[in-house]
Amino acid sequence: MADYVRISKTLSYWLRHQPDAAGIALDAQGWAAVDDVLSALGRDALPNDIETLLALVEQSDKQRFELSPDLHRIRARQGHSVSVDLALAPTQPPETLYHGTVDRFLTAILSEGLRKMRRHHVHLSQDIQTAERVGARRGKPVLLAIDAAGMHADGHSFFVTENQVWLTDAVPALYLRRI
Ligand code: HQG
Repeated sequence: MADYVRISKTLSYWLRHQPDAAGIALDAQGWAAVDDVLSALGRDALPNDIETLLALVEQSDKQRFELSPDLHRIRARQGHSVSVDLALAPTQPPETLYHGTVDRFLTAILSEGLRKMRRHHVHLSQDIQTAERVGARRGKPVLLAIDAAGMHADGHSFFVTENQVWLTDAVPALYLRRI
């Protein structure tokens, strides 16, 4: 596996799920000290120079990570299982949002709706291609369209991250349609 992918997977694990595994601390908004993260990468025998880290954050296909303007702190933009407050403002969603999953989850999803499972939110996308890619991580993708405008009108809150992932607490089955 290329170094970037290994570092990215390691950072995702630490900054979203297990900061303890790296001996780093996350603040309430999910930020960790860059110096601590570099030390932890070094302990795992991964490249730990600041230039590599900056390049990785910049080039990450999904812009998973965010650096503070002074480059002293780093956080994951979304996808946490540890408790963090990303301080996102509720936002009016587009008419339709999409979710990619696989056939084996479909019966449960169509009866109980989309649940956030291990994450803090259900993740949705504005375009079908992204949903297809997300579903394909697990097998042949099955695509769902979500009546986001209807949900919003009925009082459900939506949030959007800077890298255009749409988040909501849960999607009740009545707003879901297989496409
Ligand atoms: C499914 C990656 C049974 C859901 C991706 C999904 C995305 C249910 C899985 C981001 C269910 C959860 C998020 C229900 C939902 N019964 N299964 N009621 N409700 N599911 O990984 O959306 O690489 O937590 O369909 O690219 O797949 O991490 O969510 O298959 O953007 O940056 O339960 O993670 O981004 O899986 O992926 P996940 P997801 P990163």
